[in-house]
Amino acid sequence: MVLSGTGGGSRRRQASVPDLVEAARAGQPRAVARLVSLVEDASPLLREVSAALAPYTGRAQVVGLTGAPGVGKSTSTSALVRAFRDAGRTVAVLAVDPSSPFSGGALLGDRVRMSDHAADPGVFIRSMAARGHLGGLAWSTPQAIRVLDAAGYDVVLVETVGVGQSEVDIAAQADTTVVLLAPGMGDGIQAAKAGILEIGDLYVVNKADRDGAEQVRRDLRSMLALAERDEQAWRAPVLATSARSGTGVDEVVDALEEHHVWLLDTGELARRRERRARGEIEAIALTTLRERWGGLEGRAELGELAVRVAAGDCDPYAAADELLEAAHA
Ligand SMILES: Nc1nc2c(ncn2[C@@H]2O[C@H](COP(=O)(O)OP(=O)(O)O)[C@@H](O)[C@H]2O)c(=O)[nH]1
Ligand SMILES: [Mg+2]
Repeated sequence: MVLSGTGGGSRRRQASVPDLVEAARAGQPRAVARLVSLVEDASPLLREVSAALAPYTGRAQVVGLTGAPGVGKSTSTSALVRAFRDAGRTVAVLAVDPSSPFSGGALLGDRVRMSDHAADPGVFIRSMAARGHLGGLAWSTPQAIRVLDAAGYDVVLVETVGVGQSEVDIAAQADTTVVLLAPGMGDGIQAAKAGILEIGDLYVVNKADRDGAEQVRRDLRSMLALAERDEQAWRAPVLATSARSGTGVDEVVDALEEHHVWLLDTGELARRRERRARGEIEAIALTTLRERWGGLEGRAELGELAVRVAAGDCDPYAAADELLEAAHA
């Protein structure tokens, strides 16, 4: 395992992209970490990296784990990693932290927990933050998932703070979305009202060792029962775990497997992946446009157009078209 949260790869000497990709695919964690750093840094090499990775993508089971801070996402992630490893599957974990402009420090506690897996070459763990580049995490998270997928990990687990965290819409990026809740968080069912009822494929009430877990479970079940769904639709189970002791984690793994089979059987997996690809293309195209047309406000044409629009000689739509044409030229 490699804990490489701080990136900074761009300052190191650059190995060639084909070498890096080959090394990553051979299971060398340093190479995987370098590739994720390239994503994090929005390196100009990404175009080439992405092309080299493409033939190897689409194999990993991508699982998103989301929930309010403190519900036990990292503890659950660690427990899930153990369960997957016991089942002989390799796992990559991407801990996405939208709250921090730099990765590393904020996830120190997670690192300690994850050190359980430090000696295991079948586990790769990486934290990632937005570096403030255009597009942010919405752009970089799916690209990092691509790297881990192409590197050959059987399961890619993405931990991210939700919900209402619009920047990282994990439900749009994972095959299966697990929503975690916990009793005594005060916001368990509030969060449900904020939209989690639409995004969960699996609901897990963690900290089942605490009072109130069963109540959260009942409330959630009755809310889910009210939501309309057709006969063929997946019925999201509401499970209970105590991630710290590992109780219930095997049931989560079983449910993940069941959902994966359902995704395959119904064709929903392909649909979700196409939706994901759509989002990626859009994010990259928009980022490219912003970069290309960035600094529109500084263009000489804008001043001239503004004079004309203010004077009523030109309407603002026509002016915007002219500005874009000028910027594009
Ligand atoms: N009682 C209890 N505490 C837990 C359980 N799982 C996690 N915790 C604790 O809840 C706190 C937050 O856990 P963490 O995994 O960091 O939550 P995250 O912010 O969602 O990643 C930590 O102190 C954990 O030890 C559990 O099953 N039972
Ligand atoms: Mg965490």
